Amino acid sequence: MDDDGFRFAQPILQFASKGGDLVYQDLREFISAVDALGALRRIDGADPHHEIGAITEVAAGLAACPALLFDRIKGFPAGRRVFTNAVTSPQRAALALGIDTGLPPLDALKAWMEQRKTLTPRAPVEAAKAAWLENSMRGGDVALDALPAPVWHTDDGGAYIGSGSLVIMRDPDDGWINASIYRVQVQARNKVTIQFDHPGRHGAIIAKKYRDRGAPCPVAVVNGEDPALFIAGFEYLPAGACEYDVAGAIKGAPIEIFAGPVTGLPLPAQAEIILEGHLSAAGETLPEGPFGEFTGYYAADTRPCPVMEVTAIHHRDDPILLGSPPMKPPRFHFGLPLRAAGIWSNLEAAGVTDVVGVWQHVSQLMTVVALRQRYDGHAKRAALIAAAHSYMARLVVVVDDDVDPSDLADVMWAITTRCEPSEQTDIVRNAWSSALDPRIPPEVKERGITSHSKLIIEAVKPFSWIDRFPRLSALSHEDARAIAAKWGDALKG
Ligand SMILES: Cc1cc2nc3c(=O)[nH]c(=O)nc-3n(C[C@H](O)[C@H](O)[C@H](O)COP(=O)(O)O)c2cc1C
Ligand SMILES: [Mn+2]
Repeated sequence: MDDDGFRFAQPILQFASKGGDLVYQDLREFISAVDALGALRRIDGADPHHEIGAITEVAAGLAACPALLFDRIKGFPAGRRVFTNAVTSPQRAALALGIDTGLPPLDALKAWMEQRKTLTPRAPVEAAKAAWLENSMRGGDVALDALPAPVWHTDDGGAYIGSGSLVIMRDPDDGWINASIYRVQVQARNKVTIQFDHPGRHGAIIAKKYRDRGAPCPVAVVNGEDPALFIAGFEYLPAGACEYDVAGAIKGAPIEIFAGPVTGLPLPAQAEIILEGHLSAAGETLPEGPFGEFTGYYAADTRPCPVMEVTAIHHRDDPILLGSPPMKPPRFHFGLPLRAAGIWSNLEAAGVTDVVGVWQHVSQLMTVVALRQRYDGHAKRAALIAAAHSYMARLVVVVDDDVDPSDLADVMWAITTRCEPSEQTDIVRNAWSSALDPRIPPEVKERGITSHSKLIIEAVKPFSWIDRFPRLSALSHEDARAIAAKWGDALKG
């Protein structure tokens, strides 16, 4: 996924405070916590060819949005498992972040927005042993087909062992470790490709340094990492900052690491599956993709990607492969819109007061800001800042503070009752999108253009006659909650 989310601002890495409460050591403990919430479904006998992906997408579209643990996978011995929809619900996203899982989604996002201002990076510590050393294949014994890497979508170019896996590399100049999520396609029994979406990815920068020296680039792919590592792996961190430190901050405890026997790279000691190897000194590439995208389309072509020769595979007994395939919106890899938390912080940093909520719908393709209007132009000021920071989103909506931005029905109600389109919409042209945008015409993309236009909708009461806007007959959210608390049992039947 080409994912240009918010950056952790530098101060986050400097000011001290506490992280979340540690509820899991590793992926297995996280799965137990999910089970305790009643959100885990066990599925036996599914086919890794399209079926695991399809079941995952259907489940992610259900109101309960359960997490799935696949076992007895077709063609594989029992115990070789795949875990999907790990953090796709708001509740499990909160669990992963160490936030109260009982909070309504908007409150959970606000809690994270506040918490991330004061996260303290925590350097990893060395463990005495690694769980993944229970089983190893080396050299000629390396067989990637021993692991149930799914073909997630019908027209995918192949099986992906990495859809939510961390790629670990060491900068050859000053030794810092990068650990980010890049997708990993199986190309042969001992070969995978790693997809750096653009040359600015830290992994791509490091790989180039080795290539320029004519040296092979040591690399490890970590699968079945815990959710804090998954989150740190997709967040934007500055070059030189290690994702392990941020994962430790999220967990409130340092990540335990163990050196890979082949590469010497520091690897999470409790991870499920590790691939070790190198990118060739000559910069060998193979065609990669296509791979179903988070928009629900194939909009980017097959591209040449660096080949990793896999010289060792290590895994725990009965390993669990973490799968995080892109799916049709609104299904998304994370159940809370962390980009919206970034936009919320940006609005505060820019001095826009009275923002009561920011949310993203349609897998970040639509941004909604809720605020208490104080002056004429307040809503447009917020809209322009939100639009500027909304990656790939064609729709940016501002609502009043009595509208829940996380509730699409509420937002549509505001749009259809408070917005006069001839007065309260604007189009911003040549704005931030990506090659993954399905609506940019092919011949335009061929010219290197990846921008689009954004529609701003001010779904707010017009400020100049706000006091004369018809009074609400609808229940306020507050009153509705009080009624639900008092009469909810009677209504459940
Ligand atoms: C599920 C998922 C899959 C992703 N796949 C890729 C990918 O294949 N290639 C890529 O460059 N970025 C991908 N990303 C985005 C990067 O992980 C993200 O931009 C990260 O911050 C990049 O880290 P870096 O700054 O260390 O390069 C993915 C993100 C997620 C959540
Ligand atoms: Mn990085």
